[in-house]
Amino acid sequence: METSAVLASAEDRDGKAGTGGALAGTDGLAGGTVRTGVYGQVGVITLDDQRHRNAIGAQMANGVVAALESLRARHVRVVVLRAAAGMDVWSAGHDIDELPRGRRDPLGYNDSLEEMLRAIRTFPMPVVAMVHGTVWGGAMDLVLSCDLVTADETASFAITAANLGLPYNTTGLLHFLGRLPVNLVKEMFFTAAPLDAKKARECLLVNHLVGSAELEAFTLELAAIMAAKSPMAIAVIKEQLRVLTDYQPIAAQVYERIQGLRREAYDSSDYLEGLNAFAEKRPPIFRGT
Ligand code: KGA
Repeated sequence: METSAVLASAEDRDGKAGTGGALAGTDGLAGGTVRTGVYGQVGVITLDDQRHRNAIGAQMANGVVAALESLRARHVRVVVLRAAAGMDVWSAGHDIDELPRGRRDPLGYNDSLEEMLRAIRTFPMPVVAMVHGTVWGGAMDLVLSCDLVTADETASFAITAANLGLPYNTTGLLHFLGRLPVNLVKEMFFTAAPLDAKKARECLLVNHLVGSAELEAFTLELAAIMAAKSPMAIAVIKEQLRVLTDYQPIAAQVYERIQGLRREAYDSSDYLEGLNAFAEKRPPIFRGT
């Protein structure tokens, strides 16, 4: 079978393939909590901050960007993004401790999470999110910014901006709208409730839902298939699709009006309440002011 053959040659080259934790990056450190590994023509980026449940602060986001660059320099053709083996939280989303406390856009263009998302979306080869465990907030944006998603039955996806009183950015909303129907996007944002793996597969957020024991091998095999195809054709098609799906012209005045509405939300007492409630490990009490 073509896939096995491709994977086998990849394994032979580096001799590092395995199951469970064995594949979780063995030969590179792109940032304190981000590890890289190369298996034939497939690069693997592993998020490994168990203590903070892979919350994405500047260090981790910059680590992912550096990992992409290092893998590109090593001529991989596909990248798999995963959490370290054994983690039941894939990522807890934006590091809430690093969010600005009002008076500044919490998801501005230069936010490190936003920079990481752009790096993945413009990376000239497929990036596959391999999801074992729960995905929260901005980490769901990260999954949606990958080109394909594989997952097992432990996966779930929640966008929790409304728990924090955080007005999500317009670019981020487009990422959701590009992949999911608008009524589902609304339900997810308005309830902050997780979408389980089965529903995520039904609405095609997940390309392939496979058993936990198979997830790693399946994902690497899928990656190996793509790695054997024309990298130039793939790079340009990925860029075309990005440009086409990002294309959403709005008038300057409309954009400024939306930014003004967002500013009211992130300058509000409710946004501070959301941040304080998380820090104090209690449910927030929102007053709409
Ligand atoms: N930011 C900062 N620290 C976090 C964090 C986050 N997003 N998530 C978890 N931590 C810290 C947490 O404070 C705790 O620190 C440690 O990680 C383990 O978490 O040990 P400490 O100092 O007390 P915890 O809660 O004890 O682990 P758990 O019981 O296994 O629960 C895991 C989850 C993921 C369910 C829980 O930690 C959680 O609900 N985290 C927040 C998830 C979330 O809502 N993230 C969205 C962040 O906002 C975001 O991305 C945006 C931009 N947004 O939604 O719009």
